[in-house]
Formats: sequence, C-alpha cells, structure tokens
Amino acid sequence: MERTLVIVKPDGVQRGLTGEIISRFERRGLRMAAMKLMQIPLELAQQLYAVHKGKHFYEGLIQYITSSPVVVMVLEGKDAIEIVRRTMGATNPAQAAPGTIRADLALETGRNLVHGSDSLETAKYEVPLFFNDDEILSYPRDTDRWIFE
Ligand code: IDP
Ligand code: MG
Repeated sequence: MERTLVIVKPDGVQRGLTGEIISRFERRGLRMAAMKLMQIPLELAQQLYAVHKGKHFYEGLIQYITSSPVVVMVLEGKDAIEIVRRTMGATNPAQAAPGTIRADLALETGRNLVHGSDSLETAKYEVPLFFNDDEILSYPRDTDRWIFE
C-alpha cells in the first residue's frame, strides 16, 4: 500500500468543490488515512514547493496556495500515487484528459484545484510536512476485499 499527499487547493475550497474532489478519490476506492482543513503558512508553502523555487510561476504559486484555507489529506491504496495523479489530470487543465478533476472542473494551470505527490520519494517528503505519524490512521475496511484483488 502506498500513501500520498493530496491537497484541495484554495480555489477548490472557495468554489465549493471540496466534496466533489474528495468524492472522486473516495469512489475510486482509495482509503482516507488523514484529513484536515488548514491555511498553509508561508514557510510550509515554501517547503512544499521548494523544487519550484526560482521558476517564473513560483511567487504566484506561493501566493495562491497560502491565500485561503485548503483541505489536506493522506490517501492510501495500491499504486495510490499514480492513481491520484491520473485522477487529477495534467497540470494544465486545458491539456488534461476529459474525466479528470482538472479537465472537468478547471481551466488554468495557476488555478488547477488539486495537488498530489508526484512520486514515492515526493510523497515521503510531503506527507510528514503536514501530518505526524499518530495522525495517520491505517485501518481495515469491510469493503477492501471488494476493491483490492
Ligand atoms: P503538478 O501540481 O501537476 O505536480 P507542478 O509542475 O509540480 O504541477 O507545479 C506545481 C503547481 O504550480 C501546479 O499545480 C500549478 O498550481 C503551479 N504551476 C505550475 N506551472 C505553472 C505555470 O506555468 N503558471 C502558473 N502556475 C503554475
Ligand atoms: Mg508537482
């Protein structure tokens, strides 16, 4: 089982799409392991997006992600990282495949609604930025045998 960090970004919360976005992951069968509403402080935003420091969109990205509350969660499942990324769609909603969150609900890269860790290494870095070990719950669901072969 993999764990990945997912964030419903400020535009998702402001637009009332939090439930819709979580629901897409939940209905696929991913297991919620942790979740909270928070406003990301500047320093944490800088840690989350450290790889983008110096890029042309960095300042705008930090401003965007800290501008209003977000819903942060840890999702768990087989291949959870790739499944979340494919459910989100491409970074630029204009190029995202129909049926993905970004294609169905967004228009622009700078307002693309959702974050998901992009690799196992990234997930291992990002999850502890937001959650302590004791806040992440691993629990069996009665439906697991109907979701995982
Ligand atoms: P990802 O979220 O699909 O992993 P990244 O390339 O890691 O995409 O970029 C992180 C975030 O930075 C994007 O989700 C988007 O919010 C923002 N971003 C990336 N490129 C641009 C851009 O060219 N203009 C505006 N915002 C951008
Ligand atoms: Mg990324």
